[in-house]
Amino acid sequence: GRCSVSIEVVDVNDNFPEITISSLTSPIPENSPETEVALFRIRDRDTGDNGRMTCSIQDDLPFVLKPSEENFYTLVTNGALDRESQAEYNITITVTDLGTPRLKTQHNLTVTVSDVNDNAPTFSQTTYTLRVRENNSPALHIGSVSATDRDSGANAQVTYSLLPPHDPQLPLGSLVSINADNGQLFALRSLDFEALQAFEFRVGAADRGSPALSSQALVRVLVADANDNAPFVLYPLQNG
Ligand SMILES: [Ca+2]
Ligand SMILES: [Ca+2]
Ligand SMILES: [Ca+2]
Ligand SMILES: [Ca+2]
Repeated sequence: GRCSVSIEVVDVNDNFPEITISSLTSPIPENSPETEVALFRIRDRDTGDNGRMTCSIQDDLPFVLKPSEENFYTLVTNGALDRESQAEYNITITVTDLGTPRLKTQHNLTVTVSDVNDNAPTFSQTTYTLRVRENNSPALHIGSVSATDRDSGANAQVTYSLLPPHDPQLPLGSLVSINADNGQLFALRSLDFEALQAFEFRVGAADRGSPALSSQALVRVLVADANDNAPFVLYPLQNG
């Protein structure tokens, strides 16, 4: 006799979901509107619920997943990123199938944010008041100004300069000089309290970004009196 046996193979959930990254863009520049960071495909070799998948990333990140074609997703930024707040993100893509038990596959991506020159140097004070005793030696270091820049690289490299004085009569260039690299100020010549008791000028700090950003601060120099004039004595008139 002859009999036929039909065998039905029942799927068991023995395949983990797979993730294939087809493109990744990193770094991405800060301040850009919604930007595509990665494109990937997910796949599960099982059938039915064992092969059906859900896909997610952490929800505290400024990134979202967008399904494109079937089983393809793009990872995009959820608006502009600020490098000065966070320069690197670790994103975990999690794909879970709906089988019993559920099988899960994860893939980690690191996305860095590149710098744009969006911060001007900031002076530590808006006004610096420096006191110098008159009759100082020429080239005396009379004080320093300092500015910092939150950007990175050349966008954060600060150069100092003297700005043209508001008072055109003030011979600023012969009174003081500034070290462009570190903001140190020097009196170029001996100051005389009797001739000049105070003067002020503005200093600039510019970064090396393109375009460069800059800011300014006011420097007030007070010349202190030294007792360098002999008392002028009026003798009482002698009558007689
Ligand atoms: Ca599976
Ligand atoms: Ca920024
Ligand atoms: Ca920046
Ligand atoms: Ca800058």
